[in-house]
Amino acid sequence: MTDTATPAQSQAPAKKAAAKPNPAQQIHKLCVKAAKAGNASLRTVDARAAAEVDEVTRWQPDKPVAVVVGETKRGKSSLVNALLGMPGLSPVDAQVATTAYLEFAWADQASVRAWQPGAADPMLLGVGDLRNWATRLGTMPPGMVPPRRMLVGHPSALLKHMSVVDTPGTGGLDPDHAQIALEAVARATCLIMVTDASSPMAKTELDFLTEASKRVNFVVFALTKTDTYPGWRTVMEENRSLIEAHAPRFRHAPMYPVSAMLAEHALNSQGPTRVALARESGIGKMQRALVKVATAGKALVAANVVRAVRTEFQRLAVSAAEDMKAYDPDPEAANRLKEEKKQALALRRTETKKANLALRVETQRAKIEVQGRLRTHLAELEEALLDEVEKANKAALESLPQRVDIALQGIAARLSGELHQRFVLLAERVLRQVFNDDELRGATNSISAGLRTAASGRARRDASSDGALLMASSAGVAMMAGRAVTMGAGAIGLGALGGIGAVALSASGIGVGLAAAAFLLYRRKIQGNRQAAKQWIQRIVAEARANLNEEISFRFTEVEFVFNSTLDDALERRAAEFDARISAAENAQKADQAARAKKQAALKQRRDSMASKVKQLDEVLAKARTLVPGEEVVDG
Ligand SMILES: Nc1nc2c(ncn2[C@@H]2O[C@H](COP(=O)(O)OP(=O)(O)O)[C@@H](O)[C@H]2O)c(=O)[nH]1
Ligand SMILES: [Mg+2]
Repeated sequence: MTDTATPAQSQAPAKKAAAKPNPAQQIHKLCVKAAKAGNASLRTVDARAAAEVDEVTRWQPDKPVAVVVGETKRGKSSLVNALLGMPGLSPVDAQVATTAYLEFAWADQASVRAWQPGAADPMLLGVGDLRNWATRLGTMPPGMVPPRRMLVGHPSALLKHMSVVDTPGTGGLDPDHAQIALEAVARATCLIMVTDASSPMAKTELDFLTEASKRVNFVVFALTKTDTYPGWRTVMEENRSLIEAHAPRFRHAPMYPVSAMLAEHALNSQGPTRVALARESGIGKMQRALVKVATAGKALVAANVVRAVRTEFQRLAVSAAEDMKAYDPDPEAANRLKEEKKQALALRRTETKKANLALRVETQRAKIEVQGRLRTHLAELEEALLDEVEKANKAALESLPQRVDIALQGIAARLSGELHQRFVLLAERVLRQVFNDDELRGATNSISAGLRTAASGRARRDASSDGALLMASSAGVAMMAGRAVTMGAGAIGLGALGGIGAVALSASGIGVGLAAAAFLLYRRKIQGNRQAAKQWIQRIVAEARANLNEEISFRFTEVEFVFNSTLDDALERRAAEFDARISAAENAQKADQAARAKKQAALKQRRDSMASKVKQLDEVLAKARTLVPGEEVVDG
């Protein structure tokens, strides 16, 4: 492996990765194999459990996601283009604010899909439309609102290993943008933090990193524009000490000095010049590092499935051991079991009742609090916007809708974050009363499934038809929706809380944005009239309040319902297990000694075989754990 590869050799990363397998790649293979074999064997003993594991597998993203973050003009988009070997693909140096996340994913032909707020299906666009749609509202076709998320398919080699997300930015990591970026980060396998060589990291950048460090496993730093700043080495040293002081979790994270400009020059040169420029650009080195991270990310995803299978086998082993007792040569066994059942179920019932009650109280309280936070956010926003209108010049007044749209997105991201925290807390407090660790992991699978069904089955108002100014929606707008959704929680899923985190994520994504009608109304009616602009803002904010309040209510109702039925199911399942055991004990009493012994031997064999599966899978998981540096420091 050398550093001389040109970024233009688009097959380079793939070939290199294949030539020298790294540990993550081996662990990934191991996990995939173990999960597959494990679940196949699980299916022969418990089809229902195997189906739940299938569900977990289905919801894992197929590729790791790298999210590129950093303040505006630092060279994020240029870096993405250089990494993909496609100068000009992600619009560089856009003068106008963008609200779109550009997600680059592998496709054998270049294509662009755009998701508008509220629309479930994407619009198909050409690569040439990217600049218009992602950067400048004015040149979009009439009646269209800025898309939140655009998926760019491209046959770049790096994309075979990971998807890359270029994030928008105006005026630095201001609170709204930082919030939106953080939401994306929560769902990223890996963060590419971009700063440039002009100066050491700024406070806003460090603050962002501190916050991000709570949510993400891997961070890779890129120091851009090394071609222009000869002092970049000093800046890099300085950054190192800043990271050490402010985000020590990333002290060992790799830092790549790069120049997208030199990479582009390399593409346009030949022979030794090309090789020298490519090496100088540092892009090839970074590409290879990302491929490694991607492989590790894939391994972690696969390890989550192994964990799910392991949980099921553990449950089956315990249950077989319990069943064996029923075949003890003890005439009193059945009666004792009956007594045990009575007590256990009575306890369960009390616990469940308490949990149900707690759920009621906690959801109400959390709902009121979240709605209160929403009121505050919106009141602050309204005040700030009205103030802005007062002071705005003509140009600022003209771009007001975009500003409002981004602010709304920021609020939605903030709300999603708050809901997520609430749901994690709720699950912790309520479900912990009734479930132990293993049961909880099992229960989270069915809870996630329930929440997804509830969310997708919900009839939504058609905002475009009734002239509403806003569009609110869940998954359609949540920017990293779909395949990336479970990644953040999933990647940390080796810890006990992964399940709950994933559940909360699937219930918490809220999106809101201006509808086409709002833009139209603004363009037709406002025309520099401050008073009219203020009224427009008040209408938007009022509608946002109504809309989001309703959405929050719905989410809490949904969560309460699903939690409740999970608690009830658990009680029923427990009762059924006892009944089976009691009737086995009664049968055992009737059967003769020999038959009893035979039955017991069979059960012992079953228990041992389940336990040995658990042991095998534990070995795989132990290997997977070595891939997460400093996992123990992940908080939250
Ligand atoms: N000299 C030099 N300029 C760069 C480099 N990368 C980006 N730029 C310039 O920096 C400006 C901002 O780049 P852009 O990629 O749009 O930054 P973003 O806002 O972070 O996405 C543009 O004018 C780029 O041409 C680089 O490696 N070297
Ligand atoms: Mg950019």
